[in-house]
Amino acid sequence: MTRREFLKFAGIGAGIVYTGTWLSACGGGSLSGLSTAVKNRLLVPSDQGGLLGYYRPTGRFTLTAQRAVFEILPGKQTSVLTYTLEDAGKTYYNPILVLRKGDVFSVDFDNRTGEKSIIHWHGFRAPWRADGHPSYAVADGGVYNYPDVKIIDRSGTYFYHPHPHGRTGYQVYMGLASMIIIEDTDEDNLKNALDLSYGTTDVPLIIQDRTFDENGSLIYNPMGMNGQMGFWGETVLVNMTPNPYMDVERRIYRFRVLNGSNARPYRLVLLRGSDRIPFHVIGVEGGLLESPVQTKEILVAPGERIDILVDFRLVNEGDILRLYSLQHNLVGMGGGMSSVNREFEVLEFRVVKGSSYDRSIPARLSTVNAIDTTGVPTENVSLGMSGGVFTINGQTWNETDPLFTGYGFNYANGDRVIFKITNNTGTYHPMHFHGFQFQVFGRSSGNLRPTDLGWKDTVIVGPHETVEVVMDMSLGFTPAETQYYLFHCHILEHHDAGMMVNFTVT
Ligand SMILES: [Cu+2]
Repeated sequence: MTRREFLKFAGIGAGIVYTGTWLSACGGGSLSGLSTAVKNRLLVPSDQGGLLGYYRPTGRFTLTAQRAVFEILPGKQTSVLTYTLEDAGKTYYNPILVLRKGDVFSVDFDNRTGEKSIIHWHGFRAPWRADGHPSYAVADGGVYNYPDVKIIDRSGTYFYHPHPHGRTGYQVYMGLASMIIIEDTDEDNLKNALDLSYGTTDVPLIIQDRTFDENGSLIYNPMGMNGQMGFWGETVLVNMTPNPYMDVERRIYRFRVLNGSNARPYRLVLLRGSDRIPFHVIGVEGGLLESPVQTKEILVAPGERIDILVDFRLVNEGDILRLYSLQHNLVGMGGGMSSVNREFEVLEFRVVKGSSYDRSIPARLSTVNAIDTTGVPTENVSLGMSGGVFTINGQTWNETDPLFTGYGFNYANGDRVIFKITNNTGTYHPMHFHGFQFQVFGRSSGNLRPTDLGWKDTVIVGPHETVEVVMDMSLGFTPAETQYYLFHCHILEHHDAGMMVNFTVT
């Protein structure tokens, strides 16, 4: 097999152009109508900058959202938007920010997208003025100086992306999204126990679907054939790589799965031939689970992060494993019959090397204290549809007043609340709360899934399903003013259309 890899950087005009391809010759299948004759080596980030490069801030830094041109499809130029960061002679595009619990997170956002924007630090517990509420969106050319935030969250995989009302779907689709890793002592222990390191054995898998035209340009048509299901792209990318493969050794790897798609969920299995190989879920949005949970599939909706461990010692040197997405029941009859809900390959693992690796997965990862639900009041939340728009308790986003508090979700610091969320529609909604993590304790369709455990910020509510979650609205800081947070569907086209409300904590 011949393989060529190259990365090159070139400046064109005032913009920055990044061109990278990861090519090899091999066969395979994919979601797309692309040629599958060529598989591309998965982009795995490094600490040397570039796309998704790991960046550890040492003080205040600036993320600039701007246009760039990437070679995503071999031989084609694609205009995208990225968060760009320059530091110590390195240029990062959509950097993975590596932070430590207790650190101060201090950032400026420079908006050169051509339209209003703001960044939301998805999963962070931060004062609302640092959360990226759409009322803080700045116009093109504007800068938003985020107040310093002391990081109080647990170790885990977090997410950052734009949140300007009505334009989130477009801006994420065009490329603005990346990951935040928070570390703490639990994380240190796991890393040491399993000998994991970033960019080799601890690897992000940011899964996104995109539709390209014949010239390689991105097509975004949210009101297209998929209609109320949001925008589902025709080509699946992992870390911006189409038809990806990754060479692995016979040892344990950690994969931080982030569904960064606008609307498409992934029901992921790991296949050797038609055999499903088990793996372990070790963390979700709010960090590590108490203990690893072995499973043979995970369902991951937009906004969710699922950390998994795969032990390639379960298979042999020379084996090929495929991370595959199966059909699911999240888009009801219409969607279930639709051509968009089908099986496809996400990523191929090639077990190329043996290893003397002798570590085993720790039985215990962290401490997750269950929120006591005794005597906690229940807030009934109904997801519906009115006038062609999905609604929350019959309501949609107040287009004239972004600080509208009349939705009925106003609380005091320290309140505990059960949200009993009933989906009265025929498509799923991954519901996301800002400002807090919650715990899932009831799912009307059956048992909780491994991906429902631990601390969550986004939960799948399937068609005609009821899901119960409990939230402790203890801010972790003393509020000097009412805090405005958002509760919305993370199908980006749904929340852009108004499936979003404020909740306040005073
Ligand atoms: Cu929705």
